[in-house]
Amino acid sequence: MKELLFGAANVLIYFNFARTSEKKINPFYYLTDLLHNNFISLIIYLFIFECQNCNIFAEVSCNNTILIKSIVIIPTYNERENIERMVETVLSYPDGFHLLVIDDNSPDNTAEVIKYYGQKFPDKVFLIQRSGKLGLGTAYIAGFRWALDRGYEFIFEMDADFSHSPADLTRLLNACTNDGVDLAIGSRYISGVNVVNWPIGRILMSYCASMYVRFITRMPVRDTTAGFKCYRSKVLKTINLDKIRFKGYAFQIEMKFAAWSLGFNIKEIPIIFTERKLGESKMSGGIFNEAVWGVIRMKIRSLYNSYN
Ligand SMILES: Nc1nc2c(ncn2[C@@H]2O[C@H](COP(=O)(O)OP(=O)(O)OP(=O)(O)O)[C@@H](O)[C@H]2O)c(=O)[nH]1
Ligand SMILES: [Mg+2]
Repeated sequence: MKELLFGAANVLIYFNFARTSEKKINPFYYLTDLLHNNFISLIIYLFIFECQNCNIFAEVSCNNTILIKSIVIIPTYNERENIERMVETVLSYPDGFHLLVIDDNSPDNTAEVIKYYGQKFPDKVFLIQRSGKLGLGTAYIAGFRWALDRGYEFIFEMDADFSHSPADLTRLLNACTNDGVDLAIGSRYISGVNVVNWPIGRILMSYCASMYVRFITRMPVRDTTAGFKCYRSKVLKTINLDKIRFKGYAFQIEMKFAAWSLGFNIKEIPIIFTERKLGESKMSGGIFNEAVWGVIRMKIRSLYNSYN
């Protein structure tokens, strides 16, 4: 679209230039005539400049509906069994989601699948391959920086294992585009407990962890550990990502806390969370320790150090 308008403006200028040159008139008249004739091109240039500022040229689909640039970031470690179906599913939606996978050199060669799709859809599927298992938090931060550098307006976090249903991406996007939300969270605990196939012990642990975080931070979010989100780019631009301390799963808590501390509008959207069917969990006991003490430290730090 942008290229088309640029082309039209340039063709207009070229013809007007040729026409004005033919007239062999005095230099002052020549200049004013040139400006006058190229007025339309000038307007087109201004229009392109304005639209670029508000990201309107992000992507235009073949049926000419303007789609705003959105990208789904998925960190992976040994997700070969899930990733192929996940890529196919995300690409099948009419919202035009792009996909960025951050793979930590998975021994099961998850990255090979993404490379295949990257070649098939070079404008839509991207891969960042890191040297080893460096943690979920650092994977997302690498992905955020990558997406911001490329002008994405809506940036999603989602697991590879279908615990988060990709069909809910559109609901999170709608909350941000229609309801003016800055951070939409796919929440398990906003309308009861919407978790399928987790043992009761795990549900209790997750629910109590959320209560604990709410109690310490005073943040009005019910599912504080949720990892299914849609950020408006301005949230990630405002948060100084260098100040995010958590490297593992508690990163999810800190990102919400940072967005809330900076006054962004957060909304929880009820989702149904389903236990993974394929592949293995990467959860470990260390995650628990990181969160228990880390949340208290995070709250104390926030009293004298802001996140921007
Ligand atoms: N790049 C990267 N991805 C990771 C790392 N740890 C976990 N992941 C991915 O992060 C997502 C969430 O991890 P899961 O193991 O599903 O953790 P969970 O959803 O909290 O727990 P379960 O699904 O119950 O096992 C998945 O897509 C994982 O493959 C990591 O160190 N690096
Ligand atoms: Mg999972």
